[in-house]
Parts: sequence; structure tokens; C-alpha cells
Amino acid sequence: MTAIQKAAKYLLEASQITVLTGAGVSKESGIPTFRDALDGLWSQFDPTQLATRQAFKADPKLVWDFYEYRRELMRPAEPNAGHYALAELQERFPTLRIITQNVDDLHERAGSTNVIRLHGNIAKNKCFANCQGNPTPVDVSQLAWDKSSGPPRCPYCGQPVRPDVVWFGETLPLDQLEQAKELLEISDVMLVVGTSGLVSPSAEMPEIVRSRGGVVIEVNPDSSMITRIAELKLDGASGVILPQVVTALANKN
Ligand code: BV8
Repeated sequence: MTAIQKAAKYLLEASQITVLTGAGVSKESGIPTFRDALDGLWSQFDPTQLATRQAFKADPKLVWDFYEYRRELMRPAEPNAGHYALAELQERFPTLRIITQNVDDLHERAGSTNVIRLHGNIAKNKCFANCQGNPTPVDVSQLAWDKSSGPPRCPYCGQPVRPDVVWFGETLPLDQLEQAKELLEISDVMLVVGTSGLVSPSAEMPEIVRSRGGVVIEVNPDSSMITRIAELKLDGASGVILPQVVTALANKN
């Protein structure tokens, strides 16, 4: 039995399948991951230095421009075969949930529903002070400001507007984290796709499933911090591997 067929068998035998995705699942959509040495964002910018409240307070324009640069990169991106395959898996297994670390919207645009977003949505913005409540969404398309001067001001309180993403050192949205934790307690299979497993607390999630006797299946062309706890490693790009899993399931009908 091939690794793909083994993966299909684990999925068929599962009562709750949870998928954890990282930047790798969007790589084939043209969005650079954080690790790529060549086009990686972390080689040009160091997000652990830029994706923080401190950096934004120190230089709002630099951090705002960093996000405008990434939003520009993401604008033409379309879901790839890996996103569509995950949406097909959710059709096949209706209780399947996706927990994503990504801040793009490609899972939703591929048709996946009820996606748990641990780190927010780069397309959205909010008041830095959350002056009307956490979060205080701000639609910048309704604002006029000198774009060369950095972020616009919150229309309610005048504080700078910031991207609605989770920065390093910030806690994850509690509702999303709660939903993820509940899933980890009932998942008997976790499919981990395209993550280096370096960022917490998402990095600890596969281990929680494994420590309860669940099966961790990893899809990644390289090794990662998850590989050592994976029952099954599917070596390759998610846009290639995941459609093969869908096909293997169809053949088992
Ligand atoms: C928190 C949004 C509680 C922003 C992101 C020391 C000081 C302070 C904090 C910490 C610390 N040590 C640890 C921490 C916790 C910290 C952390 O983990 N830091 C790391 C750097 C060590 N975490 C936090 O701060 C989190 N909050 O813990 O709250 C708390 C509160 C206060 C004080 C203490 C604790 C918040 C973390 C969220 C950060 N925000 N994103 C933005 O996007 O700008 S994280 C960001 O980076 C992404 O969202 C993603 O999560 C992460 C990148 O990871 P990956 O997705 O895995 O991507 P990567 O490039 O690394 O890997 C890609 C993989 O794909 C590779 O394995 C590659 O082989 C593979 N691949 C490539 N091509 C393909 C492929 N796979 C499949 N197919 C392909 N084609």
C-alpha cells in the first residue's frame, strides 16, 4: 500500500478529521512562505521584528508598508489544487475542520467552510486601540488619507489603523483558539499541511492530537518540526499530494 493509500485509509477510518495548514499550502498560489530563502518574506523582512506591536508603535509607516507590500503580493493569488482538494475532503467528510495559520483567504475562496483562523486576516484592518471594542474593524476603503504617510487614522478615535492579524507576542483570538482546542480533544486524525511547525501555539497542536492516540499525517516537501511526530509523511507539494489523496479516496468508493 502506498503512503497516499495509507493516508486515504486513515481518513476513511477517522471519526473526526482536523487539518492544520501553514504558508506552504499557499506557496503554489504564488504567495511566498516565511521560510523560503530566496523569495521568503523573512529573508527580506524579519517579521518577528516587524509583526509586533512594538515595531508598529516605533514606526507605523514601516510596518504598514510591510503589510501593504504583502497585500499587493496576495492580490492576484488564486486558490491552488491543494486548497480545492481540502474543500473536496470537507465535502466527503462533513465534520472535517480546517485550522489555518495563514492570513490569506484562499481556503474560503476554494469553498472550505467554518475555517478556524488562528492569526487573523491580512485583508482586514482595525483600530490599533480597539477603541469601540476588540476588535474595532475599520474599512480603509472608505477613508481618504495621504498613503505615502503610512496608515490612516481610526475614524472614531484618531489612533493609527493596523492590519487585523495576530502579531508576535499577542494572544490569539480566544473564540478561534477555543474552537481549535475543542477539536484537538476529539480529532483522531490531523492532516498537517505546509507548516514548519515553528510558531506557537499552533505548533503544539499536532502533538496534542498524537498524545491522545490520534494519527498525525504531514504533507510537506521538506521535513519540519512536525515530521518527528508524524505517523505518516507525504513528501511533496500540497497542490500535488492532496489531489492524489482525493483520488485515492474516490477509488475506494
Ligand atoms: C502567543 C500573522 C501567547 C502576522 C503570524 C518569545 C517571545 C515572545 C513570544 C514567543 C517567544 N517564543 C515563542 C513565542 C511565542 C510566539 C512564537 O511562536 N514565536 C516564534 C517565532 C518562536 N508566538 C506568539 O507570539 C503567538 N502568540 O503565543 O500568545 C503569548 C502572549 C504574550 C506573551 C507570550 C505568549 C502569536 C503568533 C502569531 C504570529 N503571527 N502571522 C503576519 O502574517 O504578519 S505567524 C506567521 O508565521 C504565519 O501566520 C505562520 O503562523 C508563521 C509561519 O509559519 P508557517 O505557516 O509554518 O510557514 P513557514 O514559512 O514557516 O513554513 C512553510 C512550510 O511549508 C515549510 O515547512 C515548507 O517546507 C513548506 N512548503 C513549502 N512549499 C510547500 C510546502 N508545503 C506544502 N506544499 C508546498 N508547495
